[in-house]
Amino acid sequence: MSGNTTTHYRTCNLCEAICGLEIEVDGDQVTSIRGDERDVFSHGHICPKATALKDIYDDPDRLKQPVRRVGDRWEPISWDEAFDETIDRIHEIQEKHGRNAVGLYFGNPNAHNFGTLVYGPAFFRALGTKNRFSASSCDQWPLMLASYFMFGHQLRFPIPDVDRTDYMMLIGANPIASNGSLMSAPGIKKRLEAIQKRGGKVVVVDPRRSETARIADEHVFITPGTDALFLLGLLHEVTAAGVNLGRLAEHTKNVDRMIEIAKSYPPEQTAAVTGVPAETAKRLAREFREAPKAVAYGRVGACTQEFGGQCMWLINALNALTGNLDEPGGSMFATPAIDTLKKIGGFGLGRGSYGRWRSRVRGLPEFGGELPSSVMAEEILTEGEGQIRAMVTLAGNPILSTPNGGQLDRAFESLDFILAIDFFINETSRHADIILPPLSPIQRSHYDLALYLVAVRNSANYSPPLFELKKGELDDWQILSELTCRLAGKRHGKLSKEYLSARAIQKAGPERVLDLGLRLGPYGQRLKPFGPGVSLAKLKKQPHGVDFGPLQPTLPDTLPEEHGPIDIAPDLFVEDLDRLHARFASKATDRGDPLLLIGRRHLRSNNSWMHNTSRLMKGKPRCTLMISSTDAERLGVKSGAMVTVRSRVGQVTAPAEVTDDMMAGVVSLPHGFGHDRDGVQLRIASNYPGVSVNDLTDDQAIDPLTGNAAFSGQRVTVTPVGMV
Ligand SMILES: Nc1nc2c(c(=O)[nH]1)N[C@H]1C(S)=C(S)[C@@H](COP(=O)(O)OP(=O)(O)OC[C@H]3O[C@@H](n4cnc5c(=O)[nH]c(N)nc54)[C@H](O)[C@@H]3O)O[C@H]1N2
Ligand SMILES: Nc1nc2c(c(=O)[nH]1)N[C@H]1C(S)=C(S)[C@@H](COP(=O)(O)OP(=O)(O)OC[C@H]3O[C@@H](n4cnc5c(=O)[nH]c(N)nc54)[C@H](O)[C@@H]3O)O[C@H]1N2
Ligand code: SF4
Ligand SMILES: [Mo]
Repeated sequence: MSGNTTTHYRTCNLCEAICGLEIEVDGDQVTSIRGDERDVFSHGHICPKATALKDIYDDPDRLKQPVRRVGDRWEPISWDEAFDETIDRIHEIQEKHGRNAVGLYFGNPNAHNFGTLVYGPAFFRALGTKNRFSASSCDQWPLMLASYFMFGHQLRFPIPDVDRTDYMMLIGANPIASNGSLMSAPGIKKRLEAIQKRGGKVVVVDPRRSETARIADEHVFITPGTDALFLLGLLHEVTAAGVNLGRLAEHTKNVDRMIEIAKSYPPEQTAAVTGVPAETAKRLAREFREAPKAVAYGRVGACTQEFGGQCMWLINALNALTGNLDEPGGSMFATPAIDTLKKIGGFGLGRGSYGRWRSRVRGLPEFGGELPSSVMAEEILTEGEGQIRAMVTLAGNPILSTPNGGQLDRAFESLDFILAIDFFINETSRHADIILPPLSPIQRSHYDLALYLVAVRNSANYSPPLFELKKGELDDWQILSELTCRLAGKRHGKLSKEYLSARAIQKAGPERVLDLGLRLGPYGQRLKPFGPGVSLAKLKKQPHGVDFGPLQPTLPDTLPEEHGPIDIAPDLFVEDLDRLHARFASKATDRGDPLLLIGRRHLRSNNSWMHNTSRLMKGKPRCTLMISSTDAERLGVKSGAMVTVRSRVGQVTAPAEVTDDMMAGVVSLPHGFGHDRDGVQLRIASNYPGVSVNDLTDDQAIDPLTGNAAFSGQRVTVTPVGMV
């Protein structure tokens, strides 16, 4: 250490809350991490994960140089050799078996990494494979598909205007643990409490009395996977009392169709399936309708289920028909400083697409250029033309995070070549032939290109890197652009236009794109050098960020012309109602064995990858099977005793945690554990291995409407260890 401490301000990239941090640095060491009280958006809020940014940087298990597998060992190699070997192998496989023979998986941390968001798409295009997968199909595809068909853009995410609402209904979301998702709202606890303080109400609909349910005014237990029926019940009540579309009335279509549909779902009928008493549903509908400003918000629990697409459609419809869509205090849309929905000089994310091609084995439709992650294993394991023979994983750990991870584990073993772009040797990258490690997050500059699109207030903040780059350190975007260039060079030669244009794009660097995006955005300086408005140079002078104020109405202006008005009841979703009827034809759902499995998140975890830091791992074991006392008694299960959980695809053994926070008939196991596999090089995580819930979840259990994994409500049996 040099004895010279400098203070840096930076946005935490670990979850969606966009917290501002104040970081003290001495030489190349981080000496402290605190919340930045002056941050325009987070006002000092942080969670325990922020300090772990230092642990990731210091982690002796973090790779700092490319490695190549030699038998069971890893051999450090130069970047040049690693790039060449990777491109040789990918090129050879694609020449022999076609472009689709190389699959690609894009993980969650990419959403927090503007370098990969800017440079990823060019690499994907260069690979040219239709076998592209991502964590999104284990997460928010239902919301994206609903946005695509209702508002005309897959990324037009409706966000609860939590700071101005009087009534917030959270369905399958636990922001007190997750810090909010598709709702960037640092300090969400205070924001929810503020609703209560101004006389409003917070309602949580969840099969578990979650941390958020504990601070809510009302918690309603619901049978997993039945939320679509609950929502139809609410819509029945709301539409019967008269819809109110407000100023959007002339910009909507299929409203009558929605009203007609809702007539068939009186809460008296849906109650038997959902477990929510009819009187409760009716009262909630009335409260929602009568609240001056109300918003329904659904997240992972409502998305990752058999009817996830319908849930997201019906939530949007409920907000719209009660006059709460695109209105302050309702469900709104952000106006980020960079209009991510527009293409900027060839960069940018498209409106979306649906069904342009289908997966080879199961015939599931493409969405936004991707196939559902649930088909990844079968596309690797099923022989024939178009079979995946090599994989590239980019900031992801699909063996722990996608359904039937056990099958995917076996599938990865059978591949001819795997490239992992990751700084850890985890459950997935341990199978790689080559691992290319990017910088740790604090070593790079940061701008939340994606998350400002879902923030509850419009703001912008740029963070410079904490340290100067050392020789031999490359960031994700450099890795991706180098791979793109070399692939073009290999295929077309170094004089080709493909190669030369890839090199020119590489030279620009992500910050140039960021600057251009800011200047051309809604608060931008434009291309004049000294005009008012933001540019990158101006943001650099504002280390605590720039606030652009609360969310503003954006409809109908942001509806794409080719889409037309807001579609309140899109054909594809309406047609899918037949499936809902067929599924629940027998009315009451099964309540004894098998039990219904759901997931959970813990404040100190971050999906599968923040388990290698002792500061976050100490304390009570987290990977427990939560079970209600009713079920525990019936099954002879005691708290702390080991139980075996079985599903169609696998079994795991975990300690039981008997708690009346669980609805009877439902059990919960968190995801992201299972670190005791051979070859994983995470010393601390291996001491807290836990088991992977995705060794139980079924790759065949999807929401067929959207292709999203249906983690919630899968059937399992639970037996105390020792009993058969
Ligand atoms: N059963 C069940 N399964 C689930 C869920 C659930 O609720 N239940 N949740 C789902 C959801 S919402 C998600 S988003 C997925 C997450 O699924 P994934 O994205 O597949 O998993 P992560 O655990 O986020 O993996 C992140 C990986 O990226 C690496 N990494 C971190 N930062 C960087 C970086 O800057 N660059 C690079 N190159 N690598 C980096 C980490 O080392 C780690 O290996 O899991 C899904 N799976
Ligand atoms: N600390 C921490 N923060 C995180 C993450 C993390 O792993 N740890 N992951 C990040 C990621 S990638 C994401 S996507 C977000 C997710 O953010 P959230 O969606 O807020 O996260 P979860 O805690 O999974 O909340 C889902 C809730 O749905 C409930 N649920 C399960 N099944 C059903 C159902 O069928 N119906 C209803 N109504 N509820 C159901 C669960 O009990 C749970 O309380 O969190 C992000 N933030
Ligand atoms: S809440 Fe999320 S963004 Fe804020 S400090 Fe924690 S991990 Fe970082
Ligand atoms: Mo996620």
